[in-house]
Amino acid sequence: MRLSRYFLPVLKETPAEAQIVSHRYMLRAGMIKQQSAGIYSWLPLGLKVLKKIEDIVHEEQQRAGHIPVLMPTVQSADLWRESGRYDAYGDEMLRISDRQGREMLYGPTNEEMITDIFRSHVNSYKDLPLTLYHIQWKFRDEMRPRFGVMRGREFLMKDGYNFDLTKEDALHAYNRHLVTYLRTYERMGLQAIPMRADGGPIGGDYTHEFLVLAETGESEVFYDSDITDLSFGDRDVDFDDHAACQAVLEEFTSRYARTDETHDDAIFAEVPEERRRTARGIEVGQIFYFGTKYSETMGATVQGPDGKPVPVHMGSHGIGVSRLLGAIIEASHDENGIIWPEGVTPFHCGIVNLKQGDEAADGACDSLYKSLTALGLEPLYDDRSERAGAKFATMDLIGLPWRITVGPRGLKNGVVELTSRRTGESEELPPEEAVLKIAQIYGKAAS
Ligand code: P5A
Repeated sequence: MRLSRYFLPVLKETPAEAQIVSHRYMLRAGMIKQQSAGIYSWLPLGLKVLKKIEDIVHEEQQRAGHIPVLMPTVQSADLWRESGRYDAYGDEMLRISDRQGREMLYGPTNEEMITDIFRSHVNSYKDLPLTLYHIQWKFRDEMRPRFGVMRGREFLMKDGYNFDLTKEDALHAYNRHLVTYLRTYERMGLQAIPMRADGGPIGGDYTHEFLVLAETGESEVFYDSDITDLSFGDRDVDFDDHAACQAVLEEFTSRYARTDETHDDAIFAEVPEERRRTARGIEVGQIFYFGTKYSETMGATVQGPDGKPVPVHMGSHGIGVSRLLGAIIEASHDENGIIWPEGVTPFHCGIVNLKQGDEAADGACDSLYKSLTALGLEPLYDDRSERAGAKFATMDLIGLPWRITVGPRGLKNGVVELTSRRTGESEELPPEEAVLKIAQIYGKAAS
């Protein structure tokens, strides 16, 4: 993409309403625009990152055998009356009525709807196990929407639902989700720690939240510092292997790590003092096992092996897709702007032309652009007639991990400059080598 043809409404001023760095940078980098409290338009740069995050979520869910569907945002109140949650959900639910006066709502979550789909189409235990998921907008009329996309009223969630014959199978589905979530967050450059939490309005008392430690996080958390040494890495877990998934759960949850809702001072005191930590965290996901809570009230039964109908065991599993942009920025930025991890960056690299209009510089930039694009990479080429300083400031703010700087002086010596946004380190090298290096970083083969 050429910057001169793009829509990147960067702000010079720091918006007064933004209290935390991720919100400030998302507004300044022209990623989002607030339309009402907690409701945002996604501008091109923000949308690109959102899509990258969605792609990772889809890949990791499908790797585990979970099947994508798409349910609507608007649901009928009657469905929620069946589970008893229509009244219980309270003021966080946005209630609407259609022209016939029928009561509808903008879905805050989809347990009821997925249970309805299940009971309409699945009758036998032979069709289990089954896990369906979607990535869809939700609405929760939060008391205090704030921090931009972190606590929105309209927000994007990945929500998945498992249906199993037995509790044991449903707990395997729970473990499978834990494994997929660990890998998902790591691919986004995040360490998200599973912590024992509370079921809240979703229900069930077996649940873990995934928290990214950050001073600006809204949750207070208590944990054993040993837990931060764990990383999922490049493991190839067999998702059909119950014991293997259970082992991952045990490895990642055996140390003390709890949100304030489930924190227990007496148990925490057993952790050696030098390892006890109290901190703040951003909740980027939560998994639940709630057994037959919805299947019993809504009649989601299957015929068991003995021919008798049994209610299915269920759980639900959520990732805060739009919130993740904020969490990633909180975890990865400096005083000049965002530093995107390679896995979610909106463009793979920037190209800065120091002297627009100079024949050699323009030609070298065009050729770099072509070579990178041919390798399946997406560069953002700053081809504006701006000062070098302004171009660097924009690149730093929007946070592309790599920048190639091209100027007449370097070209005389046959080199361009390749700079890492994270370390600030630069090296001079011939343009073809810069392309090769970027291709290697992103795992694209250059011939
Ligand atoms: C699990 C999936 C559920 O709703 N039902 C379906 C279960 N869980 S949850 O914890 O309530 O939400 C899942 C994740 O969504 C994100 N989230 C939000 N993101 C932005 N703004 C909000 N107001 C908001 N509320 C929840 C969180 O990341 C949460 O873990």
